[in-house]
Amino acid sequence: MESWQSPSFRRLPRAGTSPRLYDTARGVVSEAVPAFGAARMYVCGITPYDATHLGHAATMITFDVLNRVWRDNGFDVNYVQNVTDIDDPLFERADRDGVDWADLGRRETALFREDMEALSILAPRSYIGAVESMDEIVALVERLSDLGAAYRLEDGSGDHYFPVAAAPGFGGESRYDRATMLKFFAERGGDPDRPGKRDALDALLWRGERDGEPSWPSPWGPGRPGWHIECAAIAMHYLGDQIDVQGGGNDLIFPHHEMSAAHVQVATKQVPFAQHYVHAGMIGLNGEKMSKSDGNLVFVSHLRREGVDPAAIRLGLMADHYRSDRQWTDEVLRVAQRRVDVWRSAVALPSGPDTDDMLEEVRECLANDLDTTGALKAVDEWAAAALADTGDDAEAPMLVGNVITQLLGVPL
Ligand code: 5CA
Ligand code: ZN
Repeated sequence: MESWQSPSFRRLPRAGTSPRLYDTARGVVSEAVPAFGAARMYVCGITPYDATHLGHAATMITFDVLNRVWRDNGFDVNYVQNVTDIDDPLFERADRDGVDWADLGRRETALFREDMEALSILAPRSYIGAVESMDEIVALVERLSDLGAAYRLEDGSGDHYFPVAAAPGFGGESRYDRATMLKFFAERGGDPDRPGKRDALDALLWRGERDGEPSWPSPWGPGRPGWHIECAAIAMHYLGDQIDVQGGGNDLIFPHHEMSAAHVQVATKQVPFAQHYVHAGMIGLNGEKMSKSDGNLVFVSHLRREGVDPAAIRLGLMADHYRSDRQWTDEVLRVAQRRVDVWRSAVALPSGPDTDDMLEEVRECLANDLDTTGALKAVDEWAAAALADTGDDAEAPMLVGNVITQLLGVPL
């Protein structure tokens, strides 16, 4: 699938500070430096049945900041993101609106690309849909089946499941107890009560063909893939058996990332699949998590159409730590817009204070599990001093402009 137009990235003077990141599986912040070569990052992308909302944007911005921190340290980054372009919500919305599901997916993915460009997100090297990955997905289900890690339900549906009992260390990614797993499994697309499964938590690998649903051929009959196998297959194919970061929102901790990691780990017999499982907090509105099913959404494209500055959207979403669940309010946007205005005025000055301390502080904050709050404060302090007419470093405003656009990715 076509990726989007990437903004260019330029490194800043001197070396960056190598990042430390929180890993959900270990529950600690630890060094996140690629073992060799490029950093390998897989981020779970959209299910394109509706427009990009601020929650999606916040998660994409989080991993964009990580991408920039790695690049600032001289690492190449092999960034892969998927598009879940076949799934129930897509078919349901297409039915409701009387449109073709594939057209709907294409339209919403095109809008997502525009939003990503407006928010200055570095494009993934591989932007990959489920439909175009059918060969890899089928091959991975076959591989699991050969290893005894797939079974067919005996109800004539043609559905195949992944037995969680086949996955040593299952639960190691989320570290949830069984009751919590069952709760989230039921809430997030799983089917704990389906008769005939060996374990309530076993996850769908392949759904046999149904009337009125698209299907693709496979050695065990026509159908379509389950959700977790999609990300497992795409990540393995484009990045390899082990990766540096598997990322997404914290709504994916269980079952999605637990299951996709389990699929890969059973297939490769290597643990862990990802060095760091990184999860962004949920953006909410009016006290609730922003979600398509609840309908309390603010779309990036709507804000843009109303003339809201993309720089303010991005800064508003970076104001608090990425791991915290947080609310989007008019006040968040107002504060962010004020900050953008101040920063623009400051970097337009003919001179300002020396930038050494500010650059070091921004780098140190970002390296510390992407502490954007601290990084923004360091820029605020420099801008306040520059506007108070202190400092005669003629290079400083331009360098700070680069810190803002290159390291923080804010489109000034
Ligand atoms: N296609 C799957 C992942 S394979 C999916 O979850 N799609 S999504 O459209 O629902 O979400 C896309 C990305 O945005 C995921 O990483 C998801 O975790 C994240 N996300 C969804 N809602 C929010 C929210 N309210 N706040 C922050 N991130 C969110
Ligand atoms: Zn995914």
